Amino acid sequence: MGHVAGLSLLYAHLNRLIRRDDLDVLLLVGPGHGGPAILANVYLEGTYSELFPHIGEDTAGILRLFRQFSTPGGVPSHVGPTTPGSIHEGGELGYVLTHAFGAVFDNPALLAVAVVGDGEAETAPLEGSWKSIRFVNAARDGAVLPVLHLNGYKIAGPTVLGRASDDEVCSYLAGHGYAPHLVVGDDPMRVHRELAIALDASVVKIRSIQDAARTRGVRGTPRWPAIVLRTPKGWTGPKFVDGLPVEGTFRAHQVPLPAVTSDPTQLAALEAWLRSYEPERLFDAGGRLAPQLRALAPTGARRLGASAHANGGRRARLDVPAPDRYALEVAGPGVVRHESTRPFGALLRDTYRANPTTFRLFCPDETNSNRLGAVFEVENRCFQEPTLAIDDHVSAAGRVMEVLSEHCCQGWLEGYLLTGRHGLFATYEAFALIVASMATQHAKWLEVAAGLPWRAPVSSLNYLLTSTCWRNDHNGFSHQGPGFMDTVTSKKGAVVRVYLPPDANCLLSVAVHCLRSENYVNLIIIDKQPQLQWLDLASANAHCERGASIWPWAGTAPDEPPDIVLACAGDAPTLEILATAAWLRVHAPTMRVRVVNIVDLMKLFSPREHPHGMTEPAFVELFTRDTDVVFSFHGYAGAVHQLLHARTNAARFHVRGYKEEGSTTTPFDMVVRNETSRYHLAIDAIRRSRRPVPDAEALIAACLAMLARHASYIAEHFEDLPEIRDWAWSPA
Ligand SMILES: Cc1ncc(C[n+]2csc(CCOP(=O)(O)OP(=O)(O)O)c2C)c(N)n1
Ligand SMILES: [Mg+2]
Repeated sequence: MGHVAGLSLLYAHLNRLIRRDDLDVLLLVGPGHGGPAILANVYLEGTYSELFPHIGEDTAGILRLFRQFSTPGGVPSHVGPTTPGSIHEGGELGYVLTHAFGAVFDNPALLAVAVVGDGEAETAPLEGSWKSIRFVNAARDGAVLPVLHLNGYKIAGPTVLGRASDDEVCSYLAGHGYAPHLVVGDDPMRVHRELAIALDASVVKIRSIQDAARTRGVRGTPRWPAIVLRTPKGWTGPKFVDGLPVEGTFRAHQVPLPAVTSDPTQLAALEAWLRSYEPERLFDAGGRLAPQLRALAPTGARRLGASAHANGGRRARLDVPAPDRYALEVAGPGVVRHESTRPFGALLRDTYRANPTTFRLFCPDETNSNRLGAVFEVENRCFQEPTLAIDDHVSAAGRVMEVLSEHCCQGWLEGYLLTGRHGLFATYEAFALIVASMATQHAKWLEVAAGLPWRAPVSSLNYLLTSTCWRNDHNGFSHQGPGFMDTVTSKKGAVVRVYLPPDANCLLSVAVHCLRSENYVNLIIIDKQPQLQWLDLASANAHCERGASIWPWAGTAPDEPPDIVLACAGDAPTLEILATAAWLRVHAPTMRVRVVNIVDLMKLFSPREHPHGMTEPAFVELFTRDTDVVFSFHGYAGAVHQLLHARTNAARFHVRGYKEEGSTTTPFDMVVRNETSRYHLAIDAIRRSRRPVPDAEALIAACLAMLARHASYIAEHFEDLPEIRDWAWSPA
């Protein structure tokens, strides 16, 4: 446990500062595998026993604390949701700074101390997140104090910054905008004194930056302090084990004496090491910490383990405007075209207005491109560097968080949410995959936290994925990838939801629901390009409430059992399915067609697997018991099969979705290449119809002829056929 001594020393010093200056401190531990240090300190300050009364402050309690550590049925070895005072798990390295910065935005009194491991500092997300300092406004945000812990090693090898000279490390941090304080050494008492000096100076510096900004209106980019703590890995632990050096080497990474249960020499070494702390001086005979040591810790909510910021913050409900004001007029289905994300942008603008210090939009520089630009009527892009007259809505006071790092967007939002605020991450669909792993970690956090009665709820992490695989006409193949949905759907039903609104009013309905929700990861996917609108707000609300429903106006012979069910989930699939239904109505008028639209993808799960899952009778009501279903899907077909596998006659579902056929091409050519076009779907429907379709072969030939016409037309004109481009729904 090579990092434990450094973490404990820091904890003790923070306690001193909190007590002296009544500071409001949140501690984030990047090397989360330093769990023992944090658990021990949270126990010693008394927080742990308050939350877990069976781990009392006595000998029996200490024994339970030890025995539950990293054992089956006990607590994990990492800092995490089970650790009081933490918003950061640190198991997957790289995100500690993003979380710390997210925590301090709009949190003026907070000081977030973020320990960065030197191994962690090699990760790409961490490397990118030093820049977060350029987004902190000293007047209205709190402060982050990074403590770069250079213990020289990661698991088995040396670290880049660990081997870099002091000068190089300081220049590196200075280049990022920090004023580093070096604390270097292996003599505990010396480091103890120097760390005290560095921390004191850092707090003074932070105060003076904040005072200047808050009382004198000083602007600009201050040099925020950072601490570089260079101490040996395994510091103060066993120096040699089995003749090999441990302290100061990579061998100190995990358990320094791994064979205590079988090797009496190691057991003796462990005993000697632990006795060197003189426990009889530290604890009384009943196992209670000596009062003079206990008095070193702060009391009540000032204890690091009891920080309200780390437990849902002081969360106030998000005031989300009612969607009615932003609704699109939709006189009839499939006639009006509109950019569906635009009305939602207006709703976000008013969400900013109604929640001026507790809501932020995070986005890698695409707010305008995603048609959410209405937010700039009330907010600016946040940026602390100098701005130019030609800049567009950029200001130090801005709250629209645009940074071209999906990792920073995600991490900042997580930190912001876990400390009790609200937000949305809008990003390109394909590039959401960059943070798939972070989303996974956050979902795990929520899942574990939900099982801890003392953990307060937090607002959901909401994603809006625009610029989808189906409409990246000029960006091409690199921008076409719906895989983030698969990442999300594979997580536990208790925490994840996926919504595929087919139009603007459904987006409003779904998004308002998501923004008001707690403890979920909500994924909303809809494209930003002009698209046909299907439902007025009242119908959209009713449809989204159900999550999936029959669109009776789109089908034929509603009172008869259908010959085929046409199902769709997603905006482009909805368009193609409705065009298929319209084509069949004209060309195969005897066919009885039912159209089902799915907004809430989780409805397809069995209720055993997801709380939104449809009951079997409800499922049969939509899809019948045995009629074939031609399913047009936004993402990879496998995702739907995975959801449906336990349903009645699952094999009758024929799913068509994105199958990695992409290019710089027209919107219709995208669906043609992936064989999800109206003509492909019509051929499927005709072939799978319950009752045979008259002239089936001629109809199929007509579909194939249309596909051939399409291919030659776009090669000649670089755009889709007029009857495709201008296609609109016409009532029967
Ligand atoms: C993203 C990621 N990759 C790999 C690992 C495996 N891992 C766990 S600890 C560790 C070394 C960490 O070194 P450092 O950040 O210097 O922490 P220290 O233990 O030295 O304080 C690694 C590579 C991980 N946890 N996360
Ligand atoms: Mg290290």
